[in-house]
Amino acid sequence: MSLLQSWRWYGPNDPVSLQDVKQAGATGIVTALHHIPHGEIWPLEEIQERKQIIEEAGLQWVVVESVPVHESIKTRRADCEKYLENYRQSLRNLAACGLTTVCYNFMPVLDWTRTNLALQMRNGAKALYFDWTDLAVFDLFILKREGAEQDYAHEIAQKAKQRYASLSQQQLDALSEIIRMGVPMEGFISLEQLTESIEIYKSIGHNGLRENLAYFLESIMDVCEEAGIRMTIHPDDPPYLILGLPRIASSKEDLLYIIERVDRAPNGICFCTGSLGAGAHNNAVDVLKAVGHRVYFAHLRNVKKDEAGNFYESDHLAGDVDMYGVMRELVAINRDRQQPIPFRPDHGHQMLDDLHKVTNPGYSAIGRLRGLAELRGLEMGIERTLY
Ligand code: DNO
Repeated sequence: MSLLQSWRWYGPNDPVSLQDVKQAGATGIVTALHHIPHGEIWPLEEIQERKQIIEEAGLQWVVVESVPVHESIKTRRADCEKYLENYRQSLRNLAACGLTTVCYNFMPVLDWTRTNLALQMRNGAKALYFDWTDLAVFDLFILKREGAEQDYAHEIAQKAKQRYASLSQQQLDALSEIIRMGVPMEGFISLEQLTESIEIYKSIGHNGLRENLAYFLESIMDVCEEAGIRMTIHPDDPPYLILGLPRIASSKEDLLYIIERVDRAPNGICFCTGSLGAGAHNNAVDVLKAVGHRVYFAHLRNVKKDEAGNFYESDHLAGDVDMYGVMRELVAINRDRQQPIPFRPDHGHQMLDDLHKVTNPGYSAIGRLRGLAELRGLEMGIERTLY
């Protein structure tokens, strides 16, 4: 049984069509009802409608990515019980439609963070990039976060000062938007909201956020067990502290803590090689060996870091992550499963014809098609030579 080749599709408004996905060779779809505001119940009819669109195209909806966890739950505000009940109801509705693998994250306020969405590669393709100096420009001079200077090495702070002086207002606005953006169709957070949230998380801290995650998991596990749902937490991207926000899913130790703290089968992991790989402290193969028994979904992509910790998203098989080692381990884990583990080529370069189109950052068609093709070949090579 091979891994299940899947593809993130943002829904009917995605410029990449389901027909395109089929041509890329994926059979599984990873999607979400992005138009439903965070925290609201996903209605049964809307889930069914989306499922039908996917099935009519000859594909199968295999992972729900994501059912977002409302900020009230992450911060355990007074009204969090209402949002927990909504979450449980969304899970019940999904299970009623046969959707049982769900991805989520517990990153405070922001989802993934980059500072440049179009870093030019030597071959002309464009990649997503994270640069500490640009983050410092945003943090120190745009957001003007209290105490932010302490979080940057003197050299970075100096470089940020110079860079800030050299950027136009338009460039600064663009940088600010990129940092405040997560999933494109879900909009971005304002500077005021971000500042407010940073204050709230300051008082919650690392341990508090861990407790809030444990409370969230404990509150939904019974429903997951009854409904056959498997939850998969997405690692922090990037896997270290940024903007003073606490991080609790950034390392092997963090992931082990999560699965051991609430030690029940539905408490699983979305193994994202690119997120983990951006941290010099992580060896993706080693992490997978430690937590593989709870991995129910994988995002496969690669990153290339420099000494300062800046990184760009590299070709799927060429970067700091040992993709051969990861695939070998994933294939071994998959062999013991009843159901194949879905994986998707996570992100891809904007390249070839896609350079002339409006695409969702990281989610243009051709770069991911290349990634999927390489990963599929890698898997087959491993299967044929090792088993
Ligand atoms: C980025 C994605 C993330 C992921 C969420 C999961 O490309 O991997 O946005 O979907 O963090 O909740």
